[in-house]
Amino acid sequence: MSDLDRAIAQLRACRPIPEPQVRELCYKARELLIEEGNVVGVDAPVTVRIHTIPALRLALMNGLQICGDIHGQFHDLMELFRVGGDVPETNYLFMGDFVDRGFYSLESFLLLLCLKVRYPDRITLIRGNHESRQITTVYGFYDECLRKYGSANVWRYCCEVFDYLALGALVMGASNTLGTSTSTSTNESGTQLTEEEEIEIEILNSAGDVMSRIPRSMAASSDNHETVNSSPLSETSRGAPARSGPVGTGATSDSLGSVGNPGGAVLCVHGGLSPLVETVDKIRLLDRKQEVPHEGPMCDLLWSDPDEIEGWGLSPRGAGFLFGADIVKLFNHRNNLSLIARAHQLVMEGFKEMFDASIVTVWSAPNYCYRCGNVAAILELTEDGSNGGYIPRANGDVNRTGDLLGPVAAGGQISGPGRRYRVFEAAPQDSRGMPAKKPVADYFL
Ligand SMILES: [Mn+2]
Repeated sequence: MSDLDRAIAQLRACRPIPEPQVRELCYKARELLIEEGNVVGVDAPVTVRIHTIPALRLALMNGLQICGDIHGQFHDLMELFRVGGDVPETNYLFMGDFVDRGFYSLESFLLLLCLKVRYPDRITLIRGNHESRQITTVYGFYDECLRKYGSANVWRYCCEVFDYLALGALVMGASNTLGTSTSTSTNESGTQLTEEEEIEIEILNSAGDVMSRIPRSMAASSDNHETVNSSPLSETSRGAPARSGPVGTGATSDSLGSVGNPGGAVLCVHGGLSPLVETVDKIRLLDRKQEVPHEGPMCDLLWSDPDEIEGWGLSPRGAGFLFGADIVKLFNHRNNLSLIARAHQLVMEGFKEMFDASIVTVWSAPNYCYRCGNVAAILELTEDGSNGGYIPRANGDVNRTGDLLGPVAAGGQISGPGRRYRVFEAAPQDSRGMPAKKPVADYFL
């Protein structure tokens, strides 16, 4: 067993590793991260279906799991891995805010970092607004390091890693349809779905049971945007949407089904968009290797939030901006994106699709701060090979071909990638230690 594997085992048991080992780990992580661009390219893995060999099927079923804020809730991170599948069998993309608020920022971040160094192709980490010196001194991570090591050295090593984390990720090749999941094909209303029917959204509970499925025909609904919006009933009908999809999906809000570019890439970023960033390529040109600035494009990507406004608005957070549906749709169209996945905001249902499913918030810290009572979710994207393995899509060199005359412009079928949400609750109480009674680490004594 290598030192790294030993460190992983120790951290999985929620025990901090010695300071010299943290130093070495952070050095290795930086060497790895420095090679990544500001926007990391990630492939949605091919989902293999082997119905006859259950064990193998489980190992191969999982697509890319996209996760939101963790905030030092170590035991819930373990629950997340249980629900989504373990590394390295499953690929993960974490959209930042690993630290602060929870009691185990150190163990959570170091475990993710160990996994990154051990399995670089299996795990992608992008930066959140909490991965910053200034924020961590206020919201807990700094104090936690001081308490657990007796000095700020480990905090300093971690902050140096923060400066090298990517600002975003571009998921290529996500399938428009979901492969059939492991569970029985019965949706909420008890309708048996045929395997051939295209599922756009599937929601699973933590046991992997399907809670609901939304076929593409319903999610990308026939609902004509123009007609509904111009209807005098549109305002009143907002409170009682006709469609009966589950909470969190565009099917229940005032969203009218997805209007993304089918086959387009999925952009993942912690906060959101910036008025100073019109294209994904512009993100690539930023100099990211620094503390998160107080303003400017890098700050906005980590701090902004979508909101029910037109255009841009001031953010009550004091950093970043609010941006409306028009901004998201234009950005997605211009960059040939099918969806923006972001984190940064607590949503009680664990995920929330907005603006005709052009953007989704994913939140992965259940019972946030150990008292919010929310559930958490992770978003799975797959490439299931049912279309011969390939679908028309952006090749990463987005916005260079001028090829925006896809199905959207042509007035054809409009749809986003197949999305599987795994919803989970906080880890059971008996899996947690008592943080207050945890003995002080003795490395420094
Ligand atoms: Mn955040």
